[in-house]
Amino acid sequence: NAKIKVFTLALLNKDDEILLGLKKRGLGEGLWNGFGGKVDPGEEIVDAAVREVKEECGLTVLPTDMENLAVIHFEFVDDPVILEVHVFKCSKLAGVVEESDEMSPKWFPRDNVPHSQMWPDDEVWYPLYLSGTKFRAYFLFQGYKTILSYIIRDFYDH
Ligand code: 6U4
Ligand code: NA
Ligand code: NA
Repeated sequence: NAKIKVFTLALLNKDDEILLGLKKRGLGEGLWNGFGGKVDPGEEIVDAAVREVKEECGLTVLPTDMENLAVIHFEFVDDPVILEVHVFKCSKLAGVVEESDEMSPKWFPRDNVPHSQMWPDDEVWYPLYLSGTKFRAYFLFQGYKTILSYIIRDFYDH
């Protein structure tokens, strides 16, 4: 009886840096993460990704510049809701970075992000992002801090 909720997550690059936001409220509060959120009913996933980037950090990106990096499913023990997170990479950024109600943005060196203050799965798949390897993954969590198991496979396998 699992219900799937679809989310986006955008990893924004400039030279050797990545823009992360410190989440100020809601899911992932207190953690550094890329920008994203729920896909609205009827909305294209990539359009949701573009919209959330604008809302959360002020930058303008184009759907055609959003590269599909991954689809990750998150399941939580004793919770029937499965999160399906579509991860995009984008290196063509326009506009000015601005803090939002939800996120406090900051540039980090791509190879030196604050993993101890990020979702624990990020440390597992971040090397794939750094090497540009597209993937699909599944993580089983107990609460929000403990990964019980995970699977990573090729993006093109079904
Ligand atoms: P509201 O406040 O309803 O407008 P919205 O911005 O639509 O929220 P939000 O912020 O709750 O949605 O979305 C959660 C964000 O956190 C998405 O970008 C996906 C991301 N996310 C969720 N679980 C994650 C995880 N385990 N690892 C990760 N990102 C995760 O790296
Ligand atoms: Na969000
Ligand atoms: Na939203």
